[in-house]
Amino acid sequence: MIDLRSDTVTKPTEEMRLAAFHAEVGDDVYGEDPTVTKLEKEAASILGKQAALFVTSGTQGNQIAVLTHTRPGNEILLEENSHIFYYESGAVAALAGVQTRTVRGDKGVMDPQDIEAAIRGEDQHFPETGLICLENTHNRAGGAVVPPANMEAIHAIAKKHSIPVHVDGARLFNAVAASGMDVKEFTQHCDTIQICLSKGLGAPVGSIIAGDEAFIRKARKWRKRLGGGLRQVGMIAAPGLVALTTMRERLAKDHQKAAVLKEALGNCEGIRVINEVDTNIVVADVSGRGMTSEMFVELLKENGVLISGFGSHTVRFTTHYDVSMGEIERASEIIRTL
Ligand code: TLP
Repeated sequence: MIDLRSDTVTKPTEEMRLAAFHAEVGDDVYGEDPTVTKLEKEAASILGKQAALFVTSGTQGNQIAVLTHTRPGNEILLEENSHIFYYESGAVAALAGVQTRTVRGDKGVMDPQDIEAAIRGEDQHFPETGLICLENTHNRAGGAVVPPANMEAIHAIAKKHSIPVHVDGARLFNAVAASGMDVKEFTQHCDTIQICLSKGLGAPVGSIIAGDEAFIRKARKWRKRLGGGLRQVGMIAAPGLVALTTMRERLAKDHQKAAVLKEALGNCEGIRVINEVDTNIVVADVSGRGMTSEMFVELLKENGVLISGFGSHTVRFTTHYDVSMGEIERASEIIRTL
């Protein structure tokens, strides 16, 4: 099977498995796991933030950020197709008790004026705007890179209104690799950020949230409340450290694979690639073949290629380090033949 469903499917490398095996560990709830501490310090330094916290997943990281920044009854602003709104099972309502106000995005990019217009003024009828969330790269916009200039403009508005900005940077390092910019070009324009170690970076488990020390102190408590205070967790932080320190450079290769796939799909009659393919995600509309996404996903599965449904007639192909260029070429050939 050639598995292009997601970059979450990667298996840990030999180096990650060995790092887990040899990890120096302690009870992290007592703050005594040296491997976790090392990972958090390294992550904070790479991201240019005062402090960082190791969490179990991207969803947990985003939810802890929302819980830490807001109070029940607040309203949060986020892009209409953002992961936090679209794919986190309504957790912000269920856990933080906030309501969402979505803003339309173009390729994942929200217009700063729309953000400013959506911020609530002083009125007893209104909820307080407690948080603005951005996503970079933007998953449902097909892995689109949100330019730092846009983040900067939104952050400036947020600061004017004393509202924090959180970035879901599950694939932030894909944005870094695609743009050639320094990671801090992105992270300086937000108060807090979540990055996933277990997507393109290939770790088996884990995410990081980063921000200032006061935020991380409160976030640590929310993590505990959610049952995310773990004990000898250096066992899984060690592969995360390998991911963070050795796997960022290679993301560009995943982007090359996606570009090859885009080209191949573009040559198939009735299939239309609908995103720019900035990074490792290709989204295609298959309605020209008279098929629903479900039918198309099933057809490919029967022929050895796994992909994800994305909409009624759209499908997503995601490249990652566990799929070689040879496999991408083979998948392209299978689709062409079909
Ligand atoms: N995305 C997954 C699915 O949940 C859709 C995928 O296969 O792409 N933020 C963004 C932008 C994400 O794409 C994801 C996962 C998350 C957060 C959540 O991360 P996890 O799966 O670790 O909770």
